[in-house]
Amino acid sequence: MRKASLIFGSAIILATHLAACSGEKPAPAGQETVTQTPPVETETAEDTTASDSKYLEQPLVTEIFTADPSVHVWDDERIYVYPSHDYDAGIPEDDLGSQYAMRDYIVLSMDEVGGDVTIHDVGLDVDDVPWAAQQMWAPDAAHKDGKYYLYFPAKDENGVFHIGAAVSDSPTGPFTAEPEAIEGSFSMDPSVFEDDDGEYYMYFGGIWGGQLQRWATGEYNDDPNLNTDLVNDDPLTNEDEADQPDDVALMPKIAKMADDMVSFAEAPKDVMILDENGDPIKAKDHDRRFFEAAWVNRIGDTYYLSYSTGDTHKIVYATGDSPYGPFTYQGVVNQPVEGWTNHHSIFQHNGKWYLAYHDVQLSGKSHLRNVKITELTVNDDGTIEPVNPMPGQ
Ligand code: FUB
Repeated sequence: MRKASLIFGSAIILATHLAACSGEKPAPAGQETVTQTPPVETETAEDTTASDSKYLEQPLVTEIFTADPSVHVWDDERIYVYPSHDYDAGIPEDDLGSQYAMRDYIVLSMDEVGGDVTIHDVGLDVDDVPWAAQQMWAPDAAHKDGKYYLYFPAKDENGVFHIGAAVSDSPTGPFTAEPEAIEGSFSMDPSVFEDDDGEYYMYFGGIWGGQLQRWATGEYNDDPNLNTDLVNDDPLTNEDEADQPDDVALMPKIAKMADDMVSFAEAPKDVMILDENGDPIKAKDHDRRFFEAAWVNRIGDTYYLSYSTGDTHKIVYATGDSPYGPFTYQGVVNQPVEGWTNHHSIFQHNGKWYLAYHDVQLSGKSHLRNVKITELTVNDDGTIEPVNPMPGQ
């Protein structure tokens, strides 16, 4: 893996990136410069050498903060990373993730894992999305018939998350946003999976700050005192949870994409995640219940749904025979990273499987993250070897 240098980073960057990191509004897109860039933090390279060794991998880039990497390899065989662009808006941390106040998207690309990474121009800014007001969270992308589609969650002016689509002729943008959010979309963390038959499916949803619990009845519940989970676990200990109702967990959602790729062809449905007995995972099973970051791969005839367990900080996976599920829980893909959130994608390049993920190595702050990539082992029996992102700890 390419070792990140905090001092000598020399990727092609934009003047806008530094403004974005410092909290200023980025300058208009289109002003590319090749420059020696100062690091995002003031730490020296020497300071980090010892501490770097505890991490399995090093950040892909150090010039901007990046998170929630959705990785795709399009027809040109280049690797494209669609990440969140973290930004310090000075908002205090809370359980609803208010500190994740991102406002734009910037694509990264590279020829191969470990190769030079290009940081592209701003692909989409919240100001260019008519329906969106704030919090541009984890995005994904799809490619169909020569067009590239960026899918992204954002809160509208009422503070309600929906999912938008934006279109470009280029994999790196700029993307032109649709005037309205996707009809019938809600919550966040969209990911779009293309099946072998050419159908596309969007998976989405996330609890707590992701608002999925507010849609449990099908209508948005704006009660300020609503639990963040189905059981009110937040202030409770594990012992307290034993007395909580045995509710089935909230599940991620799926909707087939229409031919136009900017609308749903059907109403979203639950994607059931089952335990080893075939029973739905329970809300209080925090080691296995769905929290956010649904991602689907197909290996042979098996569909792999991987997702974050949120407050237990793991990426886990479940397998099934259909993109709609049900999926049966199998095990861990990524152990907890440094930082609160764990969000990933899984992709194949040149015959190898990779896990893209993030941690907070550069900043030490949960809302200022950096993307990494590591090789992933898929065993002959189809199981995934869990990754330990902090082997030196
Ligand atoms: O980046 C903001 C949010 O944090 C994402 O949407 C979640 O998946 C978590 O990583």
